[in-house]
Amino acid sequence: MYTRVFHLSFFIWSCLSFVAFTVGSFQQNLKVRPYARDPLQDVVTWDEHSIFVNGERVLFFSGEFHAFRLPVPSLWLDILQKIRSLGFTGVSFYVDWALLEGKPGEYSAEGVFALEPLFEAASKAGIYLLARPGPYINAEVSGGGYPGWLQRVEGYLRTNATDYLATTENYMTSVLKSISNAQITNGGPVILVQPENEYSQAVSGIPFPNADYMEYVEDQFRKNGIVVPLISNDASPYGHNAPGQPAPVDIYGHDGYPLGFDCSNPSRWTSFNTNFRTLHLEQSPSTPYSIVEFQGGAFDPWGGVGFDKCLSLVNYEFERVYYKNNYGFGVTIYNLYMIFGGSNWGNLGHPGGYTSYDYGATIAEDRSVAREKYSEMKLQANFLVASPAYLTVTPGTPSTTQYTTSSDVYVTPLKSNETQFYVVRHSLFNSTEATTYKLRLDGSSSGNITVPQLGGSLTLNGRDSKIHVSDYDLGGTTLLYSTAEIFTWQKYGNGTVLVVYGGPGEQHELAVSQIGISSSEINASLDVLVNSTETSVIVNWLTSATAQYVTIGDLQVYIVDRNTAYNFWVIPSGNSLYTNTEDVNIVAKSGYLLRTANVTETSLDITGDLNATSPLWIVGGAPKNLKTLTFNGQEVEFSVDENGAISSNLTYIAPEFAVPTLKDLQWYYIDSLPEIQGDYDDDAWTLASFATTNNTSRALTTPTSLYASDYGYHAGSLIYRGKFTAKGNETTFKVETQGGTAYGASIFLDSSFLGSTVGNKSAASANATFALPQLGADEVHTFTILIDHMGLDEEWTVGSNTMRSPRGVLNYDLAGHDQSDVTWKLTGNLGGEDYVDHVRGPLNEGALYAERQGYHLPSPPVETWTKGLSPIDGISSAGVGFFTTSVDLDFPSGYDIPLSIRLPAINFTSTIRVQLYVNGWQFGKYVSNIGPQTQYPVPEGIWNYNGQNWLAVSLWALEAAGGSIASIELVASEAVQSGREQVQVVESPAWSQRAEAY
Ligand code: IPT
Repeated sequence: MYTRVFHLSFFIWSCLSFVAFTVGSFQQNLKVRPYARDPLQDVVTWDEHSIFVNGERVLFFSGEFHAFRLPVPSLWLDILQKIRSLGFTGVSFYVDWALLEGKPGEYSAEGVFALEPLFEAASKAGIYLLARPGPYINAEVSGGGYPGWLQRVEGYLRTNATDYLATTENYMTSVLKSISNAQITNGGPVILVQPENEYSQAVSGIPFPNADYMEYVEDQFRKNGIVVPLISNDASPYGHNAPGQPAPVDIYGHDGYPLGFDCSNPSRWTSFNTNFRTLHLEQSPSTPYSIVEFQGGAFDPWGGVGFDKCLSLVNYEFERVYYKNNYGFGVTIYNLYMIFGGSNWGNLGHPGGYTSYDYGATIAEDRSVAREKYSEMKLQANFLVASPAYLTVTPGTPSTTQYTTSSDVYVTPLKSNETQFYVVRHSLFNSTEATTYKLRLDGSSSGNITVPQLGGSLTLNGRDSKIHVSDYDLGGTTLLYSTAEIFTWQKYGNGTVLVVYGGPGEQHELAVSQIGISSSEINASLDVLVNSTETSVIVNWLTSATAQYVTIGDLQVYIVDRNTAYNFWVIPSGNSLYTNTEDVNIVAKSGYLLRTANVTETSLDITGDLNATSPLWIVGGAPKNLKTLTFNGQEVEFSVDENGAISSNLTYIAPEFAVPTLKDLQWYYIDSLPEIQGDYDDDAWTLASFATTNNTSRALTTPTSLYASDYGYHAGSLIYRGKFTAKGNETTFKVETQGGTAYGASIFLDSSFLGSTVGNKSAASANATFALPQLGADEVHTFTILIDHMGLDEEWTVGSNTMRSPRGVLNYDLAGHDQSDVTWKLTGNLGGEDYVDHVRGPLNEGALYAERQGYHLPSPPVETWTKGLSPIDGISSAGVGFFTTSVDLDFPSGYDIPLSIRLPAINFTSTIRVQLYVNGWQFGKYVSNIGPQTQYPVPEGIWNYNGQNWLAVSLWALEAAGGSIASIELVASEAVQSGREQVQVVESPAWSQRAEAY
């Protein structure tokens, strides 16, 4: 394979250049560590172009995947294979501290929270990892990854405040040990690690960047065994992180979200980066150009427009224009955030988002790969990994005049030795016009020619971008130029296969150097014009939906349109990217997804997925003497054509299965707000006794702190009970509550409903004043206040203290009383930081009675509940009803049948808040008057597809008339016949009596 030869020579070259560049970097660039590492000692090294792994240049082409957002470890390989099948070499992941250290000092990363299965899946899929354990991660998670108990630490977060630093020790030591063990130096997949995240911006008045802090964090990494390079993710390569006050790492990286996060106008392409190369040269010329997060979709807030719109905003056209623009800057460490978003199950999200974290990403939340942006991504990544010259390019000066015949076309030249890449886009980057042009190959070995030479012009359609090449090495044969884009090329013992594609109806041309090939060795399909000269073979065609070919000696060129190219795959035989570089890559076309291949002398075993019967066409990599071809273990018939390509047909057999009709099931109901009953006993509740708070974000305005996190309650919902002895003169009760954006609250006096704050998409807190009925003197009364907890805010800006923005009751005034006349108790999840459910983690439960009792778990004690009342029946007064039913599933194996729960459309006049639990895992939070989410994917593995499941629903009606859920349905999306590994049902302990529960 070409890789060997190539890598060896570049390794030697890199060692020499390494020394030169690191020396140069001492004064030049303070954003990277000013000391040299020994490239001969280190497994992962770098120069100004790329990283090297074991001496070989590697393109780190990566997507962000948060395993914690898909709590079914046996599905992680499914995702990683789908990423690997894109041609990607890497995945970046965050670790969410809040899920692993619910109680200070007790780190627990077991079951769905364990990292090792992720490392194993990555090794198996052949994917390198970039580990990003924080301590701060942002990521639209509660507290930005900080556990709620950090609200009680006085020192500024993300600074070198001693008390803050101390809180990080246990987590960092533990998580870094896991990550260290998984480094490539220990045989694992981790090749890069990122300390902190976007340590880029602070409020004024706080010393920033705090070099001592970053040094401390980096020392934690090194002390705990991290030896691979440390990389940064600067959010502000635009100047905030002033040079001279750096947070130095080994490799400087930054992020980029040019379209931001407003998905409401999906065709809005407003900003575009043209200066990344300049910034790179200013900031870190000695390290590979690294974009550690680039927009792969967008998050969407409560009341947002929904992820369909985000998908349109960051779609395949965005990928073409914006990503190719980044290649024009020579990026070789590149991570798309997110490649698969997953779900904010179990209260893990921040208040700026809802349960779905689909993100409009390449891979949908239900793990399907039917989005066009998946296919487009596959074309791009495969091209770059097949182009070793890309790893040593130097971007030249872009021009609108030099390289084409049209000034509407903007070209960035990238040069590496002989090879030149021409990154082509519209001069007006967001133009929707089609522009015709010809390409000038100035300085190529073909001379100063203008192409196409044999007729026609090139077309650049609106919102498109292309990469043309010249003097591109096909493993010994020179592709003199190609205006058609390369999908892949592979060299085999018996010849070379090249697959090129063009947009629909486009004219293209390529030329191959003539190396003693006689005209009898040139063959082409009818629609292709071939002109063979002394020095070159020129091929010109109009792209059509029918695949064309041309054979030039032992080079087999397949010519397809983009839609056809979408169905091509490059699948390595064997399964490890980094231990088996000698392996053959299969090039094949097939419908939905190809995952793995295994080639022997006479057999080829392929795994993949089908959503319809699909032809399989293998154009490269099959053994010459193929006897047995299997797909997902089943032998299939095949034929071989004159070019050696294999044809077969993969039959899709529609599965037979029934999706239960939820409304017809046997439901059980129990009241879940017994707190408003006269005889309710809150003896076991936490007394709000702290006269002070460490929470520095807001001074107390109550005699004792009513901040939930002061008492260990950080997620889900909160209930407060305030007792007072009436004087008979009470007229009003005024209360200020805070639950985070889109929260709601209901307030009761004894069993009388006073009213609710129904919430809206922008309010995190609210004041409400209620008229009180005439109370008798000396009577004891109780306020009960239920507050939705939408997660803790992030701390994106250092010193903002937003993460500490409290949840709970902020202030109150009972007319005619001193505040101290009211004695408050509160609860959140049972046990608070001594949370009960160590399988589902510290955030999965809130304060609701049913949750405290564990009734959301499988097999609750329904014998004593009301039988036959469903969420569709609802409840007839303000309060909380809790419903459960058992759902039997019996789905056929060999299929991937994503399920989701569908609730009614958003209705701004309805005011219910619903939580959905499948086998105890909270997988949906629905707010009827805010939205936007109404459909909740729940993964297989949380569901047991062959057995009994428990679906529980909490229904909080915020209005006096009560409320109901007009409909609740279980919906199956497209059933895919799948070659993925068997899903292991996640351990989901059933209900058992909770002795301490109240
Ligand atoms: C960037 C964060 O690094 C990442 O954690 C996530 O929050 C992402 O944004 C948005 O989804 S911060 C960037 C907006 C400057």
